Amino acid sequence: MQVHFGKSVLEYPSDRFGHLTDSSPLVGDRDALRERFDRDGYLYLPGFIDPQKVTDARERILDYMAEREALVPGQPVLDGVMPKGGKTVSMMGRNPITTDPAVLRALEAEELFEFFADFYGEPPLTFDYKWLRAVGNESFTGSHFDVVYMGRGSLNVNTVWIPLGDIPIAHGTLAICEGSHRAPGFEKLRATYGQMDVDRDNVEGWFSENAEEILERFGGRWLTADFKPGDILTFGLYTLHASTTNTTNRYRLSCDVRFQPSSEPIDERWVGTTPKGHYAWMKTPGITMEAARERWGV
Ligand SMILES: O=C(O)CCC(=O)C(=O)O
Repeated sequence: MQVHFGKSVLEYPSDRFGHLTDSSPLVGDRDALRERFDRDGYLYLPGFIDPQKVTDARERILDYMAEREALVPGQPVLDGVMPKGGKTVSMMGRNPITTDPAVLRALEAEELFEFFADFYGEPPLTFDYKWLRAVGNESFTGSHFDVVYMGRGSLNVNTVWIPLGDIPIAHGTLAICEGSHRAPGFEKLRATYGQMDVDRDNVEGWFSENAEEILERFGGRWLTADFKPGDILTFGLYTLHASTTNTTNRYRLSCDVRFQPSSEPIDERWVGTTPKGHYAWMKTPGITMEAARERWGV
């Protein structure tokens, strides 16, 4: 099938756009998980969180959106049908919804704490800030490294992408570029774009809106999946990722949360009862990615 992926359309499955490897058979074997993570730059764990926790969180979030008139009236709330032209409800880092107990039971599920305690070999901590998203029609996330947004503390931060519902690829799923964290083809990208800090440099965050361009310039292969409640995808700060385009009339609900070893320094923008967040980025006219790329020669 043809998948709209930002500003490109790619055939899926194909040798350039394939399926994530299921690492759930490795759960409980720390060395094998670490080896897989180091090799591929990600771990995809279907059915890892109790799906009921995720469904309860979805219900609470959609109620919150319905109260703000963001859903088409008369349709089942759990379907999350958006009006024509969409109406977004900003929920990223918004405490009233991100700290709701039903929502937190999924975003800070004990399954995640247990997993990272084993993975790090020490107690983990999670950022208080939650990147909760309701992604509308024709919207997508461009290719980026997370380090440009949260690289001031430990470099052993794990993003955990949690789909909040049934999310087939046409709904806008997260895709990762396999091996981009260590493949030689991406070295210059890591040494230029990957050294940026959006609050310090005030440059746009997405490296590219064109997923195909990434393959042509740097190599690699995009990977994604049809996601179900309870599935998670975790990856590191230097794994290039993006999302496919939501071509449906339903919001794509998902949240990205972060974990790291508790003994390592933490990026202070993302912790506390009201995290500071991006305090300078795009608060004054910024530098376009096009201009930055020209300077970096990538
Ligand atoms: O959900 C998305 O569209 C983007 C998520 C993301 O960039 C992340 O998990 O770091």
